[in-house]
Amino acid sequence: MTQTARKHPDQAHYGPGQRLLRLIPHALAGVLAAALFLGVADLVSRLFGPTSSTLVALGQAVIRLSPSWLQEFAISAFGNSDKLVLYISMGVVGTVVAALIGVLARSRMKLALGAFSLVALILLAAVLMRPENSAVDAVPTLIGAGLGLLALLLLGGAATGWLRPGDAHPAPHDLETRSGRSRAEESAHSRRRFIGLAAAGTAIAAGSIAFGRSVNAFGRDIGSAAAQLVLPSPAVPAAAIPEAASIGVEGVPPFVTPNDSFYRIDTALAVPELAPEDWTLRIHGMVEEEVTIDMNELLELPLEEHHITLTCVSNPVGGDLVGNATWLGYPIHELLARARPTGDADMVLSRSVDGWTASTPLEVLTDEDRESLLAVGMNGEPLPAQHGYPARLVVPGLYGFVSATKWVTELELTRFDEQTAYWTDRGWNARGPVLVASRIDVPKPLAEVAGEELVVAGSAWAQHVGVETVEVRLDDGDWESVELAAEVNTDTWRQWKHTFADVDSGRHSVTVRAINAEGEVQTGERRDSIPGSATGHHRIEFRVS
Ligand SMILES: Nc1nc2c(c(=O)[nH]1)N[C@H]1C(S)=C(S)[C@@H](COP(=O)(O)O)O[C@H]1N2
Ligand SMILES: [Mo]
Repeated sequence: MTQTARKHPDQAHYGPGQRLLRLIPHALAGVLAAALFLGVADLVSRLFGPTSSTLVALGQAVIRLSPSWLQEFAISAFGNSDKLVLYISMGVVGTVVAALIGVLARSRMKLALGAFSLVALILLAAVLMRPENSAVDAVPTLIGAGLGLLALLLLGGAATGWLRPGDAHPAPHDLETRSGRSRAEESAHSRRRFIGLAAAGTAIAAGSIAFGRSVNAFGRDIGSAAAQLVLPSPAVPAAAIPEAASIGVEGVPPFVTPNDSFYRIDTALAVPELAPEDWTLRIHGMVEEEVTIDMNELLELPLEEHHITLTCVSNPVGGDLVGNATWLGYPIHELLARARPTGDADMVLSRSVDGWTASTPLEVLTDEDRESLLAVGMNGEPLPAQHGYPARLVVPGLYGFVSATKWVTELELTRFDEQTAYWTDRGWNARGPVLVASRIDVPKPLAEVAGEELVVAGSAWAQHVGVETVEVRLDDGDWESVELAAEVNTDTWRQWKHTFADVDSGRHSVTVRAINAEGEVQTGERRDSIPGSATGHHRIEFRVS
């Protein structure tokens, strides 16, 4: 007894498990303070624009600062869900950091407030780093951080009062505290106070996130803004897509990818909101004459419509980061002709409103036989917000990362030996031609299929050169030529199918490869995406019953 009496009261009364349990209200105080900070900042950011949101800016900074292997992994592993995965990871890390600060506040409140402020300052820096943000965009973060600090102070304080040593086993002759109440009363009072504050904090944080997000839904309703943009009919319409462009096998994605299922890859956590009346494209740098064009001028030009397939360099073998659309726009070579690039320029550095850049070889963009577009329409509609509203670039034969700048506002004529672009800085090929590729869409991997007439079908592309042949083989058998759907043009993908008769029951695999119109055979060598797309043949395994 005398021995325990000399111990710290905390240790005297509680075992290690209980002590850990006693940290929970403190951790909770930290997490709630952080939730209030970010929730309120997110709500206030609705007044300043999506990129002023602390969370969005943090996500952007994480994307920008994370090593390219990690970005590459996220895109190839999670594809269109990469942003969700990012938010979930940020949530986990954020919760742990906030809980630790809360626990720190138990014994060292000042230090904890300092740590909280430091994190807030880092987040503020992330907000101010965004190219489209200015000093006023600091306001949401500042308001949120102020509230978070206050919450940490009040909640942390209440948690400490509640759990003051001695509360669980009040001595019979409990000392009166300064307030004239016994420790037990004081502790019960703190407990009520903590619970009340925590409930209020939770309500405010959850309410502002929910409200902020629904306001966001209004603000983000570029659908209505897009409806205001009335597309002119094309001066040069695209040829109608023949029925023969579809191979007619269920499970092969449609020849024209609907806008809402078109893959989306970009570094923008908040889709830039760019009203057509605020949009201009400035062509400058190594030019004889700087040119700026606004939306009214663009829509009055003779616009052309072209079917063009777009692919991502990060598409894994057999992946679905590829889509085909009918784009409406103005030929980029015509715009460049107005600006008259000087002889030493060899690259166009296109820049989007959110600061993202792509480097495109000038010779590709001045090529009059290539339908490179400054596009405003996608499958008969204005560009969806996620796909670059109100204007983007589409260049046949190059991967999106070196050409397909969405929300484009600038074309700078420059040189490859003078400037680099977003992904080039992260180890990717500066030029990025699309490689010959093919994919099996049917059967699905590990499917159970019938063997008398086994139908295999899929898609293939060899952009700007054209797909000449597609070959498949069953297990390690010989390559067999498949039936190809009609070619719409060399810039679009082609569907294909093949039937194997009387396949034995059991496990099998099928492999595909394409050959382009120049006789180049798709390489079977397996390679990662960096620096210029993954290679290797798509092979799937299935069972014949
Ligand atoms: N502003 C901007 N444009 C961008 C990107 C980006 O991150 N930011 N990503 C590019 C990449 S890597 C690809 S593959 C295509 C994808 O276009 P989509 O999302 O319309 O399919 O957009 C390109 N344009
Ligand atoms: Mo991409």
